[in-house]
Amino acid sequence: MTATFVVIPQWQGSGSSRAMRLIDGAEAIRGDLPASVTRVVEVPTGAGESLETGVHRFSSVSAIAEAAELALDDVSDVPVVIGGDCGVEFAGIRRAVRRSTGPVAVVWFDAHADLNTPASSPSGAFHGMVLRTLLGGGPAELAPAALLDPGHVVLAGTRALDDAEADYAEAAGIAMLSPDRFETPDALIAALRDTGATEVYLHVDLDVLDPSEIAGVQFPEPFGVTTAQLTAAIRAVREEFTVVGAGITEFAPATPEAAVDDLPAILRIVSALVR
Ligand SMILES: [Mn+2]
Repeated sequence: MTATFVVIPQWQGSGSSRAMRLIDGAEAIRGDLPASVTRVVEVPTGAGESLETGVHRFSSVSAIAEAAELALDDVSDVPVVIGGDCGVEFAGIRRAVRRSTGPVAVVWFDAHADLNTPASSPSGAFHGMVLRTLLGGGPAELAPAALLDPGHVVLAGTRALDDAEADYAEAAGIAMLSPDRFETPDALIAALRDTGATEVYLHVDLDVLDPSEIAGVQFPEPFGVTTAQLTAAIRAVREEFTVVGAGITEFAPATPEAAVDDLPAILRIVSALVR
């Protein structure tokens, strides 16, 4: 497929005390992408204010989502969003759901479910609420006009849920595949067939990978998938479904040297998405 990369170095949605490393991560990935098909969304330098939404730095997160939407409107092929924190997926998925004529399934490759509400979130960080916001439980100010259906979501490689997130996922009937279900892509393909969707958005938070595969993530969780399992799953999805968008998020290398160590795995994921 032909793709356009939209780099969004947002850090304001992260709950990490070193969130600004996400700027370095976005820049490191951008440096390896073809400039002719890469756009960069400018991110405010300030942290921003919560404006009583229950979302930390809400004003920045919201302004970046609007800027991202404008940048995505200029993309005529398939957008691949490069974070930044997971919150950057909000604009891309909201747009994919709104523009599609049929149901869009979302595969959420992430150690975390990102299903908190402003009331349930332990941190107030938007990156832990982004999927819930798309489903209609986020801050009212960001409520999408077209909601994502919980029956169209597959949590993939997810293994660290807060109690409130696990309760919601179960009540809403959201499909969840733990990392041990990725020996082959078969379980994921079956779960996607069950959604009835033919179009798919692929979200990748790099912390879906096992910590032995990548160092530069700020919320690592043990017992993740391998890079080979992730890329095989992505390629299998592309064989059967139409990918309408994708994102790679949460790269936050500690140093430029550490970034170099992680980039081969990240570029394998980029290749699986677009080549
Ligand atoms: Mn995560």
